[in-house]
Amino acid sequence: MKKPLSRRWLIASLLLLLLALAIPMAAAVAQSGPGACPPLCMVSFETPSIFNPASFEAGRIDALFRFILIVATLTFVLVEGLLFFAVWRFRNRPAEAAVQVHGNTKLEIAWTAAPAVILMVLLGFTFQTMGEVKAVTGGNVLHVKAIGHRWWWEFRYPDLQIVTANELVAPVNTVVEVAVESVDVEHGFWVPELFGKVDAVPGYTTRVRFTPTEIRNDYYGGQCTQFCGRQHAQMRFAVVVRSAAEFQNWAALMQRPEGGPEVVSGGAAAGRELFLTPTSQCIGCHTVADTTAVGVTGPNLTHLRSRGFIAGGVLANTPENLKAWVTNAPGFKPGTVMPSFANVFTPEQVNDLVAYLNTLR
Ligand code: HEC
Ligand SMILES: [Cu+2]
Repeated sequence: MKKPLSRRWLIASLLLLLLALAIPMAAAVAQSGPGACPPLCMVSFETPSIFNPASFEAGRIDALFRFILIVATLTFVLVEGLLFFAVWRFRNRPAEAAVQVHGNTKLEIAWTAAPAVILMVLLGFTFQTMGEVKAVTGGNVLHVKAIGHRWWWEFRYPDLQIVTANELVAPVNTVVEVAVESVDVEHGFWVPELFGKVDAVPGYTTRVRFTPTEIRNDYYGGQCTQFCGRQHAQMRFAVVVRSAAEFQNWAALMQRPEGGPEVVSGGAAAGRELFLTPTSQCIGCHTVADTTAVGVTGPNLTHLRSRGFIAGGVLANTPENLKAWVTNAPGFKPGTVMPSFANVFTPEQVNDLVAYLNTLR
């Protein structure tokens, strides 16, 4: 008989296993909690869960997932139970030579057929769910284009002439069809509570559909799900679901142009002038409707202050955060194409710029 595994080795591998578990756990604990905020405290989206479906499609996917989970759990318990039972019941005690048998046809047919039947059932339900999630719908559809940029999402409503960023606003109980695109690298578009993942592939349009069933005026959390570079983890977005009437109000607000020079005064007027001066660079990358700012590298700022978040859902849209962002955007998101203006503008100039940005509602 072989010598049993030395106790020393057993203890050593057990310790190693514990250590391997302890390191990521310690890291997770160190990161969570309100006290653990880094110097520049970023917004943390409440962790969205696929188990809280808030759209018809997510509900169907959730139901399918639960069904598969139950079938898989029962199969697991049955198979492992039989395995452990066999190991215990037929253990080699007292030691004797094994009896040689030549298979059991009935048993072999049974354990081939049973998994095949289970898989066919799962396949059937999967096809059914795919049909429900993809089914073409009639007239009442809202078309939205989601365009991935490093590292933020642009949202366009082609039928409503609206361009915005970081926040997709949708009316409740309406089919929303999102055409997903990318201008640079591959991104992933996912809101766990509303729809499954879709990739944003440069040069292609992929589509996803969802019908939100619950109003949520704060947001459903969304996340880029394909590694797209340094700030991939900071490429988030929000979906806001409003009542039909509130959506109409929102759309009407979004269709207004910028107020023009008449509506700003004081610091905001100086800020507007600075913003629109080509040498300040802002207009090369940002659009403000009905001004000379027509850049498309960064988010459209026409109704900036109507949004809850900036910088890919990373910072709450407050005047303080706007000031910090405009001063030194790469300080929040190293690698972003928006340059630091820390050595370009005086603090007064930044104040003026932010005073102007505050008028963009
Ligand atoms: C070279 C291009 C570029 C220039 C120049 C630039 N920006 Fe940006 N800006 C961006 C990009 C890209 C983002 C989005 C970054 C991200 O979220 O990862 C951004 C984000 C912003 C945001 C947050 C908007 C939002 O919805 O997330 C504000 C506000 C802003 N820029 C203001 C300015 C101002 C004011 C200037 C001029 C002083 C300026 N930017 C110059 C590219 C630029
Ligand atoms: Cu991305």
